[in-house]
Amino acid sequence: MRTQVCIIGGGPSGLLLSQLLHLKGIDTVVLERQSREYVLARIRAGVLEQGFARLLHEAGCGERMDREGQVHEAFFISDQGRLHRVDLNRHSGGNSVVVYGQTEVTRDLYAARDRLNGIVIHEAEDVQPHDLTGDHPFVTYRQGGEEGRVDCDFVVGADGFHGVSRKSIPKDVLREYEKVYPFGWLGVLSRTPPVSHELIYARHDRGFALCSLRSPVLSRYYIQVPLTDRVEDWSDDAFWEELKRRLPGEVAARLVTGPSIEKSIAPLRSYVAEPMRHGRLFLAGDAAHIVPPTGARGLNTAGSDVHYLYHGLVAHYLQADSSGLQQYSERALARVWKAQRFSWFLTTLLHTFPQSPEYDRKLQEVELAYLWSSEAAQRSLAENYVGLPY
Ligand code: RFL
Ligand code: PHB
Repeated sequence: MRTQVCIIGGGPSGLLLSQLLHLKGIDTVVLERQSREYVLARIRAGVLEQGFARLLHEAGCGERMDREGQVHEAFFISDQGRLHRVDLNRHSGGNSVVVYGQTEVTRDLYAARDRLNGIVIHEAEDVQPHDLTGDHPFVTYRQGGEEGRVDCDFVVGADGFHGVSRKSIPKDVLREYEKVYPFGWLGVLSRTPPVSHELIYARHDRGFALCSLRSPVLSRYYIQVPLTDRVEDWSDDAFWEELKRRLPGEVAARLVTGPSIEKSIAPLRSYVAEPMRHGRLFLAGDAAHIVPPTGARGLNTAGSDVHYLYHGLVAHYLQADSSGLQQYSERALARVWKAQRFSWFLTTLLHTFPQSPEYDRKLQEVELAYLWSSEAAQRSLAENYVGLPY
């Protein structure tokens, strides 16, 4: 098979880029290791910044998000049982975020690819990029026992944190920066009305908790757990009890509980790979960087990568201008690191650190006290949460 851009990974980054390029007449093939059903069963992000929403519109995929997504103009931080509202709208010059699940985003992107007869090859095993520093790169794979090969101009690694693309950058070229947190998030999805219309990020001595949602009848909750905990250790009842303990009394009192539809533990980790380009390979999204979910930056930062790469590829093909591709890594990383900084800040501010001395706890307290006393601090929080410009 021959295409212009071979995209490894059919998650949100890969699908969005493929769809945007298709609309500009640029040909892509997407190779995805899992089945479509598997990809669509993953429960992940819930909060989209306006920049991401704009990209979805540009890709012709914004209609259902406009109808079913909920615009949020604020969120709460609960500090040891006391609720404070962070007014995003007021502090970011009228900006807001959209609550619309990544699962739905991915479903809409698949539907759009289908409408345009886009090529997405599922259950592609042993995907391997070749000759990335030459003029004729190609990608090999196996599907149902058959060998496949895609010849292309460029390869995009959008295959997530555990993908193969980043590994094909030589060790002496790749620089890796990593921070592993000593806890994870246990997440529960339940068909219950959300306890709050606006998200609640809760700091508590027993550990962090988050009340989020997907729709007026679908709730998503998380609690901080030790890395040694397994999902099997947590019955639904134990989860609800622990969540209630970490929330303000009035919130806990109105929490509607029910059976979990999904329950999983995600470890918290920060990671950046540099550079994001090697020869004719470009990394995008979780393949190049991940953040702890506290700041809701992961998918949104994948979106800014896709934006820079999309415009770089369009300028290359339609205007014979390769400067956007040359500058891709530098531009994307500048924004990536700001998202890293913000995610680290919010994670450090709101979690209980098992080995942390009292000094750190005092710093959390004073940081929050400062936040509630300072318009400038709230503006900074809001500006980062709604997404920095790109
Ligand atoms: P993905 O979604 O991991 O997709 C990569 C795809 O590549 C496939 N793949 C391969 N394909 C071919 N060959 C291989 N060798 C392959 N290896 C892997 C995989 O099967 C998969 O389909 O990466 P992508 O597209 O870059 O998207 C990134 C986002 O998924 C991620 O950043 C967010 O989910 C992070 N995140 C959040 N981000 C936000 O912006 N807002 C949020 O509110 C938010 N909440 C979250 C989150 C992530 C979470 N978890 C589970 C870590 C909440 C949680 C709990
Ligand atoms: C979610 O709804 O899954 C969610 C929301 C906000 C976050 C992280 C996850 O910061």
